[in-house]
Amino acid sequence: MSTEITSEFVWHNIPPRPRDSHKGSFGTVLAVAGSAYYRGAALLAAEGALRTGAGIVTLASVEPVLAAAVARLPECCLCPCVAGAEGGISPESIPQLQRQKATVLLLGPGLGGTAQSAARAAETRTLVQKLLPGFAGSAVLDADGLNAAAQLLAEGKTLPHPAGELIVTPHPGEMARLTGLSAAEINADREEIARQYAEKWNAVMVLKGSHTVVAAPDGRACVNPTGNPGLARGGSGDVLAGMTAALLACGLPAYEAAACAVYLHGAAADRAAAALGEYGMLPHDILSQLGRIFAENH
Ligand code: NPW
Ligand code: AMP
Ligand code: MG
Repeated sequence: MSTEITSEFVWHNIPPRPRDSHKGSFGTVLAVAGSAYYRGAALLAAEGALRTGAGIVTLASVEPVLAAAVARLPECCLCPCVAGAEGGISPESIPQLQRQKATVLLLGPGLGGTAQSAARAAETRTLVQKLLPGFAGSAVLDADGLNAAAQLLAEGKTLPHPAGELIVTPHPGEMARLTGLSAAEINADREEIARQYAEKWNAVMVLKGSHTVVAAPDGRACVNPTGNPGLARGGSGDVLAGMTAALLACGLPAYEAAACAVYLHGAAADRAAAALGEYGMLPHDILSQLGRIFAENH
């Protein structure tokens, strides 16, 4: 019998912000995201983090992404990176990224990979291999970061981990690349597969799709009741990755951060669908609705 994530669980784990808190109380998210191909993914992830309570969000990316970010998100701090293959982030930027003061690393949305070129995929893979193991806090690995991890696993290497907790957020296509199973096999037994790989990889697993499953390495698992097919469009997952990183930065443990982010993302999407329809809503409408949910509960 599956455990559903409830509103009570969410608001128990996301308390009101204490009167005497300051931006340092809610952590710093370093989002390493975006490329010339996927500028919007970085913006959606950064706004997801900003709108979910992180104290500081720093977006590390290439110049065209940062130019778009400063125009849309003046609250976002920027870390300019050296451009590499296909207008993505070059591994030359790694020392500079390692010097950033951050409590949470979000790695992957829009970085580019094999869909662009072998050179882009190799650079993204180097970012994953070098940034995750040296990071002192917790991390969220998403999108092209997961595709790079899939290459490492296929070669018999282990999944790189930060010093803190790791959350991985695959959709069934990414999970298929990570495991070698087909998306159909994964979708036929979602809860069991999420539990199994959370334990195997010592990571909190967010297996996305209708009724997203969140599983922890210690065997806990839950299923999300919120969300709708209006989320089935490019950009929805980038928003979720940013929201998840923000709740980690606010101090939630990884399993709770992932479950709360998934629930709120779906709940905001349900309001967007009520306002605009599943055909008409866009991923950034999730962010417009999210604030109303926070306002009603705190
Ligand atoms: P098929 O077609 O069924 O064989 P990819 P992506 C499968 C960035 N983005 N159940 C499915 O395979 C991301 O951040 C940027 C079963 C599908 O074709 C990444 O960095 C945007 N299968 C990069 O793009 C907006 C499923 O996987 C394939 C499935 C690539 O990410 C878009 C697609 O997945 C995007 O977020 C399911 N539920 N879901 C921007 N505006 O900047 C997916 N699949 O190849 O991993 O590509 O997810 O688009
Ligand atoms: P991504 O494929 O990375 O953009 O992530 C898609 C996001 O939308 C994830 O949070 C999925 O759980 C969610 N999603 C996609 N399709 C559906 C659906 N039919 N019902 C509910 N949520 C969905
Ligand atoms: Mg995605």
